[in-house]
This record gives sequence, structure tokens and C-alpha cells, in this order.
Amino acid sequence: MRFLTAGESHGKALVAIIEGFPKGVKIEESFINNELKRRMQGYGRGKRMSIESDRVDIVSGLRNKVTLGSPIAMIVENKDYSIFAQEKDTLPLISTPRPAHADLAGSLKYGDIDIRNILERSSARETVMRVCVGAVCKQFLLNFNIQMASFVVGVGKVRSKLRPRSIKDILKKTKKSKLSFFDHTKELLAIKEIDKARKEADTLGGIVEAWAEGVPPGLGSFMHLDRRLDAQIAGYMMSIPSVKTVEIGSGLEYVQSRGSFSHDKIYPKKPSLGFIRKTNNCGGIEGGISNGEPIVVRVGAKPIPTLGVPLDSVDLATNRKKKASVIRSDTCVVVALRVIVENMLAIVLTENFLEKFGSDSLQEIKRNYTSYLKSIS
Ligand code: EPS
Repeated sequence: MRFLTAGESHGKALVAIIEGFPKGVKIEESFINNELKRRMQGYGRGKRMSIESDRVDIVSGLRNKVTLGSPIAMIVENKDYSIFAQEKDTLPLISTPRPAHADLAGSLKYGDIDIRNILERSSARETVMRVCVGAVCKQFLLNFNIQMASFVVGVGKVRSKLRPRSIKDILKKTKKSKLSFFDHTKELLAIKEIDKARKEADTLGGIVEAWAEGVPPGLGSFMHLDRRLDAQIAGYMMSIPSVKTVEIGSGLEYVQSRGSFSHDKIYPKKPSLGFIRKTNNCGGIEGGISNGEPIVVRVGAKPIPTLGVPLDSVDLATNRKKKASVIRSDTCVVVALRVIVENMLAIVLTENFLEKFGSDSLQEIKRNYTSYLKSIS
């Protein structure tokens, strides 16, 4: 399976095509729309989210809600639409790059002083289509009882230590939470941090954690570097705008501890549960291969680059000192980030699942999967 996305942040629409997706999978548009809604919500989001009401239009690859095995094409229209493929727009020149955005590096690379030509595609708005692709993948994975959930670990310096034991645990705790925190005692502090940053026209980063349960052992491989499941997950997560850190399992805590204390010891298998592990510090991946435990990934994003009180910069048109451009922005996007991370994880797992069990039709994949599970039991 492979996919492509297209679209500018303020262009007519965002587009994705998935190719190599199996035949016979039931896909509900409403499921995708629900994921899009989750991506738009959350404390700390900016004005753009009150303009848009992202909804997907699946234009090919399905008949009567079931995949045909042909490329799946999806479109999400932008309501805030001000650049056109053919007509001239009336937008003013932006020539002062924002530190931490793609503005300067992109302008140098593509030879342009109009930063709008850079920011339109580098904008995190593109993650709308990743969520659409991920939501298609999630519906495929549900056929094999593979489920996904996520929560916010921290905002700025506020960080919770409490860890969930299962997806059920995560869903229960995040259900009524404004910021999707697992640890409610820290959530109020995080909300205060966001309010303070917003008042000071500043921005904040944060950390989220995603889980996938029901993943069979055997996805990914150590046979070559690009086949390692953890390497693929890290690459996909790092490709999300603003992401600066990725940890698998207990991550940094794990690498700082002694092996005798932190390696996940192995106990004799039990029917339908497989080998028993009492801890999951390696986050469900050993030797680049899933081991049957939940896949756990932590992702950290830097503060949003667009500040209301702009930082020092230079006007590319004059080479004179000037404060960076002030463009409408969010204060903190951690709640959206958790949805994007979950969906990116669904994409990597689907790609690896199809690699192991075939990709022509759901029926055939189910046969291969059942026979594999039988052979390893
Ligand atoms: C985003 C849309 C953008 C920003 C944000 C994410 O909308 P606009 O630029 O029109 O306000 O809210 O993008 C960024 C933070 C960025 O740096 O590009 C979205 O749909 O998620």
C-alpha cells in the first residue's frame, strides 16, 4: 500500500490517493469524518478551526461502501480558500520568515522571497489528509481487532507521570477531558499554561502517546534497516510538522535504566494470550518486529512557530532587521497531534500487515492471518 497527499493550506481542496488497498473492506465516510472532527477539536486550537468543518468526499475506489481494490481518492474542501491554481490572488507579499517554520529554509531552497509559496504546503493543514488515510486504515485494522487510542502526556513543562494499562483505560480517562489528558490532576495546570500563553500571544509544545492493541507478533523485520517497524514508526511520526522527538515504549526512561530492571521478562504462554510479559518497556517491538504486546509511541512537538509577539528576523526583500510575520495561529496543538499520531500509526501498521498477510482481498488476508495465528500457537 502507498499513498500520496496534495493540497495547499488555503487552496481549493486537500486530496489523497491510496493505492494497493485490499478489496472487500467496508469503509464508512462517517468514521473518517469523526476522525477529522477529533483533529479539529481541543483546547488551544486557533481561529481557522472555527471556519472549517472538515468533511471527506470519497470519489473513487468504493462501491456500496466496500473497497474495490482500485485506488481510493478522497477530497476535503477548504472553506478558507484564497489561493487559486489559475486566477491571480490579492494576498500581500510575506517576506519576513518566522523562526522555526519552513519559511527561511524553504525560501532558500526554492528561490523565492514570497514566503506564502512556502508556507502553503508546509502548513500542518496537510495532516487533514493523513487523518483521512489513517481513518481508512483504522477501519481495515478493526477487522482484526486492532484498536488505537491516545492521550496527552504533557503541555509545555506540565507533564504527567501516570501511565495507562490498556486502551480501555485510555478511552475511559480521556472521554470527558478537554485536553485529552490521562492524568486529570495535571490537566488543570496544563489548561492554565495554555491560557497564560494565549494571553501573552505565545505558543506551547507538548507530548502525546498513542497505543495500538491487538497487533499480532511478526510485523516488521530486522532483515534490513528500512523494514524495522520501529524505524518506520519513527520516520512517519517525525514527518508530522513540528515533531521533534519520538520514543518507543518507555523511551528515554528505558535507556536510562539497568537492563536487569527494565527488560520485559518472558513467562510461559497461556492459551489465546501467548507468552506472558508483565512489563512493556520496549513498547511492543523487539528486533524491529512486533512481539504481540501493545505498540506504544510517544511523540513530542515544539511550540507553534507563529507568535503574536513576533521574534527577531530579517526581511528577505531588503536584508534589514524586521520582526517575523504575524499570521493567525493556534496556541497549542497537542490534542490535534494525538489524533494525527494515532492515524499515522494506523497507516504504518496497515502497510506492515499487508506486507505480511497479502494485499489483494480482505477474504484472502483473513485466511492467511488465521492460518498464521494457528501456526504460532
Ligand atoms: C491548521 C491550519 C492552519 C493553522 C495550523 C494548522 O490554518 P491557518 O494557517 O489558516 O490559520 O491553524 O497550521 C500551523 C500551525 C502551521 O504552522 O502551519 C490545521 O488545519 O491543522
